Amino acid sequence: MLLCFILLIVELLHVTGNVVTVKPIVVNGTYINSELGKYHARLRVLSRSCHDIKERYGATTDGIYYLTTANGVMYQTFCDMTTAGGGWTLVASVHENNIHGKCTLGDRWSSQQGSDPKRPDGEGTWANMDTFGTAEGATSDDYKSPGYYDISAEDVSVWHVPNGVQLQNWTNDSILRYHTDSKFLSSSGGSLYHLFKKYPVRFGIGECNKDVGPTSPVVYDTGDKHSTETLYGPSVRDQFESGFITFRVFNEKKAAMAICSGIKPIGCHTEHYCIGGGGHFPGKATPHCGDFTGFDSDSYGPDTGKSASKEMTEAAVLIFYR
Ligand SMILES: *[C@@H]1O[C@H](CO)[C@@H](O)[C@H](O)[C@H]1NC(C)=O
Ligand SMILES: *[C@@H]1O[C@H](CO)[C@@H](O)[C@H](O)[C@H]1NC(C)=O
Ligand SMILES: [Ca+2]
Ligand SMILES: [Ca+2]
Repeated sequence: MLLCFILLIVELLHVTGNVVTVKPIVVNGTYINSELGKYHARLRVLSRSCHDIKERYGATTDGIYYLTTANGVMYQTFCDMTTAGGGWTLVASVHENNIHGKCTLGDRWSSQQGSDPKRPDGEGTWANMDTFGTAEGATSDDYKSPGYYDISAEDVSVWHVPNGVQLQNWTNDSILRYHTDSKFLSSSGGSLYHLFKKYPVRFGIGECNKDVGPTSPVVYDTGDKHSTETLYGPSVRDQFESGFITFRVFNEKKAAMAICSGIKPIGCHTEHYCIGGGGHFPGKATPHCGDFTGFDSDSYGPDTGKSASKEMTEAAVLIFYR
């Protein structure tokens, strides 16, 4: 980024002998470089969240905006300026690059170093300030923006977007979209970063159904309670109630999971319907370690048994704050 600006300045320098003059960037009200005009226009609405951009500058267009953190780290992310009044900042995506790879490379929201009781938090991604990926690539790989820890928000919105879909088509192609309006995030520190500090995604520190983190009812934007159910395996649909989002749960073997999307678990086999885990999932016969845990339990894809649907397994989970 900085390099781009330096190159840009160098490009604009007009060297005549020893005299260096800088060309104007605007001539007769028009930018001599139209790309620069676009950057300039976007930088005028620099804020710490899409909600702020919406409130302060009245932005109504979905797309990529510049944001800054409290410490002045500048980054770009996607703003949903339309759903339920808009002002939603994309802060993360959880993407499964290899459902057969169990806590292998790419399982950034669980562990990239295998299932290991000595690393009960795995990569620790849910509660640290590491960032990776890009907004534009959020359906092709994991994404975590500085907004994940920097923004103070009240609600979340979640989109399940098929892998590889381009940004322009995210809204139309989503298989499930919902948001909360309970302001539940306010009482958990205002971000998932703070929520997961309070409710660590760590193997062995809690029991199934006893030590559950926050849960909130959701409002559907694409899909409904019934379509949510059908995205998960037929034989586990009696283990949850749809129409909710739930954070930090444990299965019967004390393995921790971060998010149960669209549902509230009742049963203890949470590895079939909750994503993003700590660093250890006990049990050799059922290796559930990975970003999408045990979504492939009864072989990958078919709409049978405990396996989540192919649609669900092949869609990235995009997380927004407002
Ligand atoms: C969006 O979807 C439409 C309809 O399926 C398709 O024609 C178009 O190429 C897609 N746009 C992008 C940017 O992928
Ligand atoms: C999304 O769907 C709406 C309604 O069907 C349509 O008008 C719009 O063009 C679509 N957008 C894209 C990017 O394909
Ligand atoms: Ca994996
Ligand atoms: Ca991943």
